[in-house]
Amino acid sequence: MEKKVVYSGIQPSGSLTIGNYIGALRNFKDLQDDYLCLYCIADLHAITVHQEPKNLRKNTLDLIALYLAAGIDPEKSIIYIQSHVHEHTELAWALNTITGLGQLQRMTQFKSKSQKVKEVEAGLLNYPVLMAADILLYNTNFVPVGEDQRQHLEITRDIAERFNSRYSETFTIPEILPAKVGGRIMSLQDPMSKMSKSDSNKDGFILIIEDENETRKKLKKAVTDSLGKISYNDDQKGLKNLIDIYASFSGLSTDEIVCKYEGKGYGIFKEELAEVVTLGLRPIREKFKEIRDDKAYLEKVYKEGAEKASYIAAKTVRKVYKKMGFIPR
Ligand code: ATP
Ligand code: LTN
Repeated sequence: MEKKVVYSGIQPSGSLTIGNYIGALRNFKDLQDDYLCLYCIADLHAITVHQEPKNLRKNTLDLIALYLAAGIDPEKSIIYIQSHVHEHTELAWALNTITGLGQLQRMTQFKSKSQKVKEVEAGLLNYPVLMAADILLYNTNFVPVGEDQRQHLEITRDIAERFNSRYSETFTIPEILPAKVGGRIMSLQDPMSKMSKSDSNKDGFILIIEDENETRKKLKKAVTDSLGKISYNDDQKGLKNLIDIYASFSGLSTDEIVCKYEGKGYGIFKEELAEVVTLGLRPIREKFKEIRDDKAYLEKVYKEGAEKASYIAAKTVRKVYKKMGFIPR
């Protein structure tokens, strides 16, 4: 039987946080033996928020190196840069013609991101349509992403169903594959908001690639509460988030962690948390350093990836164009 397809993407819109790592990236490698996996660098998505071209170039190469450092094997999985496969924008255009404006305006990410800019541009509104195109191009069955992407998955399914019912069965309907723990890691400084690489408060996030001392400092400064008791509940959101981070790096359950630190103070808990996190990140940090400057290798990976992805994507676009009534060349 043919392998089922897993598809995911990450935007090169900055340096990745441990939120990206726990919610998405670190789950990618475990899927590659059982599925045909495609992992894209979503540069077309990144430009829906202004990117300095110089930074975008650097972040794109960093992200390829990070995919490799996180154990994605280009012999097993397809790693590629989204803008290298023109079918993404072609399919996105076609899907735009069957997507409701109201539905796009109701997306929570659109609402929150559009509040942060002076002028709202069309790319930000159409972002989920491009994401639907990414996923639907490859007959994807499963999409490993963090909880914040659930709504984007729902609209992707709606778009696919609408196309299938209007033009006959074409797209596979994809499902979200949520992280087992840590699907939504919160800011270390504001536990009510998601940890985000575009946060202006740098103490709110831990980067996958940063100095170990930085990581320790930020965890020490992380916001908790004045109750002084280790427990896992919604009244202690800051602490709860730290326990989630601990759980995802240690493999212990949240209950086991609460037990382990019963009667102990936040200071000791944070110190040991820093140990667990830095130890957990050390291999990927070391591997990243090893490969980031090997430009020739990175280029080989993304070129071969684009070739393999294009082959599948072109077939889908041909099929879609035919169903919509376009005359083939
Ligand atoms: P930005 O913060 O710049 O808007 P982002 O980090 O939310 O971007 P991506 O880089 O594209 O967006 O996210 C890549 C993956 O990381 C997605 O699967 C997303 O769900 C996941 N992710 C992002 N932030 C978190 C978080 N705080 N907790 C868990 N998963 C997250
Ligand atoms: N929107 C996603 C990134 C992304 C993606 C995708 C994820 C772009 N295309 C396709 C899964 C499948 C985000 O995490 N911000």
